[in-house]
Parts: sequence; structure tokens; C-alpha cells
Amino acid sequence: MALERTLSIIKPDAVEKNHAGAILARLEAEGFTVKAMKRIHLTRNEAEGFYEEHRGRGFFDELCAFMSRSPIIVLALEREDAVARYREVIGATDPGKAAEGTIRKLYGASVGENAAHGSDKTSTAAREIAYFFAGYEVSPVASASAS
Ligand code: RTP
Ligand code: MG
Repeated sequence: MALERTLSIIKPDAVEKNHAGAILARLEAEGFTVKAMKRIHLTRNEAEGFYEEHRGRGFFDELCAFMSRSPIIVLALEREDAVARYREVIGATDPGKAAEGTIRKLYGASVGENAAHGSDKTSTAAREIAYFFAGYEVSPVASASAS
């Protein structure tokens, strides 16, 4: 199976609680390679731009206020079948419904404050990685020797 990339965000709640290191270690243990990473504090407009697809939904204002309240850590991750595997590792959107051992079960508090974001499909992942990282910050998708 080919290598694939996904966009991961360690959300404000998890960064505030100093869970970023544990989450990153878990992702590496699950076979993901960090291809790019940064800590940023989104403005409200930047959060709205990222979640544009959800504009008009009941939770949109709350979601964008939350995502812009304090810094996040954004990662471009690579492994085989990265999009689907990452979503398995973070678990269901609502931590109360997430499987035991998943990142949202371990570190999420509520459906609004659920510790992590992951792209929902490969086309979304490409758009989301490009939203946060310039081309020079992300190396080309691997041949075996690429770093
Ligand atoms: P994400 O995009 O953050 O990885 O989460 P997701 O795919 O599992 O869920 P999505 O439907 O894309 O929703 C984005 C985020 O909006 C918040 N949300 N709140 N109160 C609600 O009913 C509700 N529904 C969604 C969640 O924080 C979710 O992660
Ligand atoms: Mg989503």
C-alpha cells in the first residue's frame, strides 16, 4: 500500500493540559512519521477558514471560538493508509463514544473539546496540509530515500 499523508491538529484543550507530548509519542508509536510540525495560535478568521465546510451548522461559532482560544500544534503525518488509520487512533468525534485507548477517549473532555483533529479523506488532507504549510515546509511524498 502506498504512503499517504494526513493533517493532524492537537487542539487547544490538549495543548493547555500539556498532553501534546503524549499524543505525539502515541502517533509515532502507531507508525506515523512527522513530515512537518508547528505551534500556532489561530485567529478567529483563520479558524473559520479552516472549518469553512461547517459554516452555518449549529456548532460552528463554538468550534471556531474554541479553536482560536489558545495555541494548537499542527502536524503533517505520513504512513501507509494514514487518513483512515489516524482516524482510528483518535477515535469517534465524541470522546464519550470513542473506543477505549483512543486519543479522544484518553484526552478529550466533550464533543466540543475533543483533543485532536484529523482529515476525513485524502483530498481533504491535501487541502488541509496546504492550509497550514508552505510547499518548502513539507518535503515531497516519499520515494524510499526521501526524508
Ligand atoms: P475534526 O474535523 O475536528 O477532526 O472532527 P470530526 O471530523 O470527527 O468531526 P466533524 O463533523 O468534522 O466536526 C468538527 C468538529 O466540530 C465539533 N462538533 N461539535 N456539538 C456538536 O454536535 C458538534 N459536532 C461537531 C467537534 O469538536 C468536531 O471535532
Ligand atoms: Mg472533520
